[in-house]
Amino acid sequence: MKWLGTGRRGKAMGFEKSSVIQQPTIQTVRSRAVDVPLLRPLKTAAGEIPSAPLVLIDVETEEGVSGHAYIFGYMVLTLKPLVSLIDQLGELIKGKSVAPLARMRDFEKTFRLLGRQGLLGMAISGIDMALWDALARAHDAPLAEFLGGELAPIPAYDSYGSVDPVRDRSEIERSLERGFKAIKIKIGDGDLAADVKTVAAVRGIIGDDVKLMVDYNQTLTVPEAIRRIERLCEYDLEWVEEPVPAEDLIGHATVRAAGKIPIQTGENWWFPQGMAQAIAAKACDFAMPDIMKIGGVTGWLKAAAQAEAASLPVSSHVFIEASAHMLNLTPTAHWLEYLDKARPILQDPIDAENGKVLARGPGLGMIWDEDAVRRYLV
Ligand code: SMN
Ligand code: MG
Repeated sequence: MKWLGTGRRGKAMGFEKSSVIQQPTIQTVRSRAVDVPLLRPLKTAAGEIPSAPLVLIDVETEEGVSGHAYIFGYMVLTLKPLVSLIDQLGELIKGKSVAPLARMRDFEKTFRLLGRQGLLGMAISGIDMALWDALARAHDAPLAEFLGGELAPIPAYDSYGSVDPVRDRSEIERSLERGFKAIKIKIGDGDLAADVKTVAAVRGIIGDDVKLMVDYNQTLTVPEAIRRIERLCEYDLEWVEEPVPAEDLIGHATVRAAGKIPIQTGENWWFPQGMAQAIAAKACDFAMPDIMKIGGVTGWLKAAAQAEAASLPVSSHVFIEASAHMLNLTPTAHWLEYLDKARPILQDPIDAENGKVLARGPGLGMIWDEDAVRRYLV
């Protein structure tokens, strides 16, 4: 129901009911595992991701509105346990209203003793996203507008794995032709000389006006990170990401204090509390929460508030569709990571235009391509 409080001239009008459903009731939570081909293989210094193992989540409500979201399992071996967790979590919230903040509180209380990191946290975050999708769809609005924001295109960087500048030259040039003003590459799978060779060659391909980020995916020790970053200074890097293990917040802070390149981290922060610890440790110059680990839409909103208070620029991690909405709601929005994992199973995948990504609705704006889902079902 929609309640109208004032008239055109601000005069009290009394209340009027319309057909908008305020809080639908959760009827079922369904999940399906797919293993989707990646457009580009994702090689990192910490291992390779040959395909995108995803779990699709569908929430049906008694009112007929549905909500849809996906999570990314990193490895196929996570798919079965994730589906099982989501189905069992669904049983816990069946018959309750969608109200995502209230459902997140329920999960917090239920799992206080166990804790929510890992697969359980991913499942909870995925359900939260699907609940928000249902709620925004019930109001027939894109999520970012439903939450009081305005849809604007978000600057995006094209995200690569490890690159071979000779083999990948034309692909990198295609990113620039498509309008990207920034790209990220993964380094650290060789020695410092290999890093320098790659970074210098990629800088040569993209020129001085395009931003270049690098990602070590947690693979260095603190002294080695300090040594390498000092050597990489001359390539005008936008940031160095996760130089040391993500949970080593003091290590990140030490590397950050020793060098001149901004330190980026956040894709492995668990829930807003994880971000608070990183801020307290002065671990980074920039933040990049992952919507699936930070607690879904609900967790991201709390992360965005922390980032604003700490003047911390916020970028996203994968999940381009949901992140495009959330960055519209983030006062210190920085870059959207354009790394498309869901394209083959979406009816209307999201493209970057002139290096920017525009969120779409209703809700998070995703509809499954059911033929493709059947093809990639695990
Ligand atoms: C990354 C790692 C694993 C999967 C997807 C993406 C990466 C990134 O660290 O920042 O893109
Ligand atoms: Mg990363």
